[in-house]
Amino acid sequence: MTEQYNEEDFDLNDLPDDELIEQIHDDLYNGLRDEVIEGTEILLERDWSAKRVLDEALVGGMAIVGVDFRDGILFVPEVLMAANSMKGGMDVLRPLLAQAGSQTVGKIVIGTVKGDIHDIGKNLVTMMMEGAGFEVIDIGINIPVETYLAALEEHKPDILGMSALLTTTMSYMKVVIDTLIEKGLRDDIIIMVGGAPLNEEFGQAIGADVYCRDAGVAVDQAKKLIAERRAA
Ligand code: B1M
Repeated sequence: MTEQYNEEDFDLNDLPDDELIEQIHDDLYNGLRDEVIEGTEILLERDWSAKRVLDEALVGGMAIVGVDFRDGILFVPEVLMAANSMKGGMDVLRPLLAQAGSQTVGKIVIGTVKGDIHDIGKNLVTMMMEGAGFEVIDIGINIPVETYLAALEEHKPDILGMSALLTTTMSYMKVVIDTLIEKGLRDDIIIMVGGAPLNEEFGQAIGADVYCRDAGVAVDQAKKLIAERRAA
């Protein structure tokens, strides 16, 4: 990406729209939260709709981050900083998007399973999904089946996402899925699982729809599965 500039080098207000968008992409990539917020506010002042700012400036920028993360060019700390910058821009847009009733790509409830307090990976997935335009309800860590069920009932998401980092807690995902089957709720929802000790075979064995090895894959799979379900 392009080099970073010192604050005194230029004023974001002086940039024409196309260069400002490019600059916001760079600032996201470089994790410059204040600059991303400022760029977002400038575009809104120029009468851009919140949706257009979201799509072109923020989601567009995070897409670049996602590709470089997938390709091993960026690593977790950089992606967390980019995601945090994205969140800064999102905080500015969120009330405007809610007012405009803008359609999200889809809705996901996500949490780390009971007995497990690791949340860095889950948070990364949350941020990347938000960056891709999903509405994400993060219900936290150490989540028992009752809390997952209550969240599904309350939020009616397209996807249930579960994360686990311990070999001793990953099997709890099956408890949640089996409970959904027992209650006749399994087919209403896409189930996505992830976490370092999991793999494809494990995902299949417990009856999840998809196992995702990282946050970038989670975004791609979520889009694909929702599109398939809507088409059906
Ligand atoms: Co813990 N820990 N830890 N730990 N910890 C591991 C997991 C461990 C492998 C370390 C080791 O021994 N080598 C080991 C597990 C061994 C095992 O199960 N066989 C371990 C252990 C044993 C423990 C404790 C039991 C230690 C103790 O107290 N004796 C304890 C457990 C507490 C508990 O949960 N009940 C414990 C505690 C902790 C800390 C609190 C100190 C801290 C967690 C801080 C936090 O999360 N807020 C911690 C950390 C940081 C780690 C390591 C070092 C790093 C984990 C991490 O954040 N990775 C870890 C060792 C390791 O993995 N190298 C370790 C970065 C993160 C971005 O990756 O979470 O895999 P990850 O997420 C990826 C993908 O997996 C995927 O996308 C993410 C981004 O690409 N993904 C999903 C994850 N969830 C997804 C969900 C999806 C889709 C994709 O859809 C829903």
